[in-house]
Amino acid sequence: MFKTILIANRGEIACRIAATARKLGIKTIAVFSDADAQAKHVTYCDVAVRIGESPALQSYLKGDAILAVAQQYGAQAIHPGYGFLSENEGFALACTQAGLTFVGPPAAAIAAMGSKSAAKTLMAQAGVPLVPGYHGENQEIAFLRQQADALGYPVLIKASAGGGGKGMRVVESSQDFEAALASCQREARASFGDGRVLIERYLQKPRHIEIQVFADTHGNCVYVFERDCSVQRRHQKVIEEAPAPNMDPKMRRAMGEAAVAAAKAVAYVGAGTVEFIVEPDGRFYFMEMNTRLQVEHPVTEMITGLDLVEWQLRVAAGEPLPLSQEQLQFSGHAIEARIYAENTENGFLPSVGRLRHLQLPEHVAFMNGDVRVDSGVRCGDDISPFYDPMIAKLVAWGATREQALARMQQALAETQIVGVHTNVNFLSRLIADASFALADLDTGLIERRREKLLPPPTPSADHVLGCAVAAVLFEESLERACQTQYQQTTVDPWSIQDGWRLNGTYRRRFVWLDGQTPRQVDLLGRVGDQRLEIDARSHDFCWSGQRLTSGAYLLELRLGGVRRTATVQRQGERFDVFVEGMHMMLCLQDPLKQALHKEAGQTGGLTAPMPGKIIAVHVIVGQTVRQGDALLVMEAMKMEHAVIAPVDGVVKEIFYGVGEQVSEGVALIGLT
Ligand code: MV4
Repeated sequence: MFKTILIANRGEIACRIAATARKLGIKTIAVFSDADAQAKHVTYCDVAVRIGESPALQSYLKGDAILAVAQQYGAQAIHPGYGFLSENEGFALACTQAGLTFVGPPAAAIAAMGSKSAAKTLMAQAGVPLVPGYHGENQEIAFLRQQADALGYPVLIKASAGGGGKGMRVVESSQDFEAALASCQREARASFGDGRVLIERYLQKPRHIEIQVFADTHGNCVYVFERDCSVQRRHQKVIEEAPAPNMDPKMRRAMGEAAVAAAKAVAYVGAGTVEFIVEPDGRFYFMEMNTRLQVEHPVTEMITGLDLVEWQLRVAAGEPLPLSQEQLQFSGHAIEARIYAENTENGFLPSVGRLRHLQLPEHVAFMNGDVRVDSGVRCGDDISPFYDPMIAKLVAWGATREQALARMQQALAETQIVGVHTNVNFLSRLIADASFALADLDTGLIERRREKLLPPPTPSADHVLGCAVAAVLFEESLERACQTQYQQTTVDPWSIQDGWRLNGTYRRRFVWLDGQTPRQVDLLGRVGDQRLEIDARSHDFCWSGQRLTSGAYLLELRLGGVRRTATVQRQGERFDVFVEGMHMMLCLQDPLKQALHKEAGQTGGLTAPMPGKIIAVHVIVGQTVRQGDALLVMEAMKMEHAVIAPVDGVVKEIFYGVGEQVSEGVALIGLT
């Protein structure tokens, strides 16, 4: 086995690999960029070496620099994790040529699977089922149309060089074929510099089921069961689970054997994933093979009890697979939810910022073992614009799918993140969604359930407002305690601020901005006998608090006879309230500040939500726009984001043009 490995990655997967290395007594070398100088993976490894500036191209993608570090610090192997250099055949080859072991498949296997249409030809030869269609070299319009007519509509035209959903067109009838073909070829040429397409029968309600395979250098190859990753949003996986719901042993075996045939056809070694697209009747077809360990590998680990990174290292070191196909078993059900820093209310835009408060369910002792948390960040870290904005993966195991779901729900309820927008509320709704609970899974689930999963904001419940009021009162009590400690030996009756009034009821008004709506909350009475009045509803109110190390307040609240525990994190006017498993935000309105703001006059400046490149401008100076109109499109982190008019107005100025790089927060368009 290796003595030292270099981990050519960052974040949770770098930490994950380091954990297995430590278990096996292997020393680890981390590499890091400027943005990651203080990152968790850096402190997790034995040695950490800076490789460059924050952008991935200048750090985690610098294969030569990483190889040099590996040689200088005596690593025998390099684990690439996922993303970055993990599927780069040139890097795999360079490692081997430098006398280092690349923990992954041979460069030739990466290359064979990297070309999507060539891979399909190989798979057809190996007897792996493909979606009925044509993926040959003949690109004549009449010929392709004849192929489509023969398949029967709807058909799907895909860019041969494409992947990840780019360059696809659904065609409903023969009349529409030519126009769709022309448009698909144009996009394929523009995006991939290759206009070739393939034609397939279009599957209407597909599931994405993938098979984990493992091969060693002794000719053994096994399938380690399946994962269902159907719950996706714009080709980004959101929830993954194992085993796939409603998979019977016969189908599992058929898919497993097809996946092994796929791996053998390219002389595969190590961990790989064969993706299939599955029809409601159970027919399955090869889509592509990922020649790396996947983000969602923990669900396989949770149902099998295996450590897949350990298997990778053993195979890379030349050992045979630890178990044969007959010895492999699984039990129960595991579900993974990916927590992202993104704004679900604004087109799922990635959200950057500092994690001012971070509580992940790993701190909840009674759940240990059944809930796993993989995360590469700690409280105080930044979610930067440079890398994938994933904050953590929650993985819940249960004896049944229902139990795994219930535990996931609990784990999400115990997750508290302040500082960036997150998808935690969205995930909670998704896990609780009726069609998800019934395992009515296909790739259209999120879109179909959109209304339920992304409801318009509703007014906060009274107890949420109560939590925020309690946070203010608790904070004031802390300040008083502080003052008393420092200055007072005798009690000055004029400084007591407990709300006592001679012959009168104390009334104090709070105004909270709840989304767009100001909410009045009146506090009546005095300590020990208080009431809250909200929109003519009156509740008795009682609270106690304690301060957490993160600076957040842990509050016990009783409102109208119902007792609840809440966490509130305050920064300035902003109060983040976590109660009953949901995260809400309220802003304390300061009447004085409000007036000042109005006077200063709000100009309609539109700023870049994140650093990125302008790829389209839809308006011209002088144009009248309506609230909600898309004004321009930015590209950041491989995704496109429309910048939307927040109000009706006229475009006064456009500060950037197509192709320009902009930093976060800069003004893009002036509206009046
Ligand atoms: C399909 C399909 C339906 N019919 N092929 C999308 C990404 C690319 N790798 C393959 N994709 C699809 N191919 C046929 N013949 C539907 C999809 C598809 C999809 C596949 C897997 C997971 C999520 C998806 C989301 C939308 C579309």
